[in-house]
Amino acid sequence: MRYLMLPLLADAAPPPVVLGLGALAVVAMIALVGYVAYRLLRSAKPLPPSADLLDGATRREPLDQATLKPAPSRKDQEKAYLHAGLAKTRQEGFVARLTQLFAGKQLDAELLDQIEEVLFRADLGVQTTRRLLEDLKQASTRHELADPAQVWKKLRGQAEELLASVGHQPLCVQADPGPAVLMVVGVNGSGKTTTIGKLAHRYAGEGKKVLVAAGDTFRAAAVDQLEVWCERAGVPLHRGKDNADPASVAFAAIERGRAEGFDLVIVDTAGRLHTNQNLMEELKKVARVCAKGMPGAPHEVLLVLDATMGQNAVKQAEQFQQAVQVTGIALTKLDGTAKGGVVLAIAEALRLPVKLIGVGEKMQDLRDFDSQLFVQELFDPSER
Ligand SMILES: Nc1nc2c(ncn2[C@@H]2O[C@H](COP(=O)(O)OP(=O)(O)OP(=O)(O)O)[C@@H](O)[C@H]2O)c(=O)[nH]1
Ligand SMILES: [Mg+2]
Repeated sequence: MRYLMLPLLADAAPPPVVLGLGALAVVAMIALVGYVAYRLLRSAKPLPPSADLLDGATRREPLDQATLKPAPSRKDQEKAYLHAGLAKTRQEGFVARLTQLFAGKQLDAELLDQIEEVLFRADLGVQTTRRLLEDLKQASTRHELADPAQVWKKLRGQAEELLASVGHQPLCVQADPGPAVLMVVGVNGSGKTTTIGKLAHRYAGEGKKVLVAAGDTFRAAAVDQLEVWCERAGVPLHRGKDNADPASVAFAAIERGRAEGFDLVIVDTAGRLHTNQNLMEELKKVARVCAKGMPGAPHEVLLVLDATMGQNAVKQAEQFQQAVQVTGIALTKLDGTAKGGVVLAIAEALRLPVKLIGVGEKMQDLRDFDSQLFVQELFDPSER
């Protein structure tokens, strides 16, 4: 049997030459793979320094590319805008005067009288001042206010409550079907056009398709001013003929907004004295015609008030409220006045939410109103 198998085994085994060639091929393959791996490793970019090396404790924060330090959070940014915007009110307005008043004094009837005087002069309004004082007096008779720190705490709590009672509604810039229509009204020079420019910039930056309607047809310069803002914001401007009926310009812009798939149409209007009946009638017409162009429009009627006007701003607002259905306030020029307390008067007298505040003339100087932050920065204890 063994003799029979031998010739077969001898046939099956590969000849030594083939074995040698096979081994050579395997070695060549290993060498090739090794070489390719070596080249790849050499050409790879070095890894960036570990975030741990930069700042291990805050490595989840995005880094400011200039300083390689964590970028300030959104909340910190808002605080900074408000802190700067309310500087005058804190340093020259009622907060500063109360600080002087409280220095080294006990709370007694005389001090309460003095507080009353400061608050009355601080554009907080009669109603607001009465309410604040009533609370202070009651707390004082209950011996709850032993020192100024407690008075501050009480005032701060009252301000928070007052603003919270009006509620917080962000600006409505979305409608289904679109576009949402935002009509902007106010007296001359209150900051309507500037606010529109800032809003257009913001919403276009968020990816919305924004159209601005040049509803101030009284002055050619007003349209030119709006055009400059629109160019900066990168949004189109819908303009009518000079002296055209503002309602017709708003209507045509809304029609265009619908036809061309815009998300938001912002309608500028001419500044007008709240006491001028004819002009207030014209404003009513613009609002009515907006509703014809788009059911439910205008979705927002934003009243732009100049904070430097103090109590006058509240009076203006009352008249505008009677003419059109104002849905919110943009309070501009807070940076230039010590009358920031007017925010409380607006809440008390008008029951209207302040939705936006203007704290400067640059694009980013229009901020959403955050009542908690506002009170925090208004009564900032670090400056007392
Ligand atoms: N400091 C500061 N200035 C502002 C702010 N908002 C607007 N302004 C300035 O206020 C002035 C009037 O602003 P406009 O936007 O033209 O006001 P308007 O309400 O459109 O004025 P009319 O169209 O004439 O009624 C401009 O010089 C603006 O730069 C703000 O928040 N802070
Ligand atoms: Mg204007």
